[in-house]
Amino acid sequence: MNITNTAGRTTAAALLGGVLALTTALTTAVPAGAAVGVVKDPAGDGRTSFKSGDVTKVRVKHGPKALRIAVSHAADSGLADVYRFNIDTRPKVKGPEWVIGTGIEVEEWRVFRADGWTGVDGEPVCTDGNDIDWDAERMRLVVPRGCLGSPKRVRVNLVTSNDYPGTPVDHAPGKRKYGGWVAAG
Ligand SMILES: [Ca+2]
Ligand SMILES: [Ca+2]
Repeated sequence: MNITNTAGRTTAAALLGGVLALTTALTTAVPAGAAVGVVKDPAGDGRTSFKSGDVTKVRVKHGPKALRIAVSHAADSGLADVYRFNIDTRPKVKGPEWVIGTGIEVEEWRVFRADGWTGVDGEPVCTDGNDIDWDAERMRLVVPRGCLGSPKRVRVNLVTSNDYPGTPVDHAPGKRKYGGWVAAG
């Protein structure tokens, strides 16, 4: 019996240690004051003869002041000409509330009120420069939360295209689908 008890205590201690280690890992993985969500998308599903804009990952960091978005692409692909981020903030209201548009030629992002999944309503409410990492082929944006009505949480859909007004090349995580909710940190 003593042996069994000892084994039981050892196992419990090991499990507790594992839980504590996991908690520490989760705590250190996310910087204080920011929540991070990752939208994954397969490589090789870009619908184009022109190998650009095949998205593999959209990282969304929702901090107290800004939404930071970074888009990664398939190794044999590269940056798209045009990006349309459909941003949902109110699930009870059909469709996305906001659109963030950007591209490699305009070198800036613009926030619009969304008109469904493909249109925009009126003039941009905010605009600023984008931050492209050409070596890593990552599109990066930092958008103040105030431009999006300071939402408590967001979920993101991305459509890439290589022309204007935008024949879709890739949808992440899918056509008219969003990634998971990312609460403000
Ligand atoms: Ca893809
Ligand atoms: Ca909505």
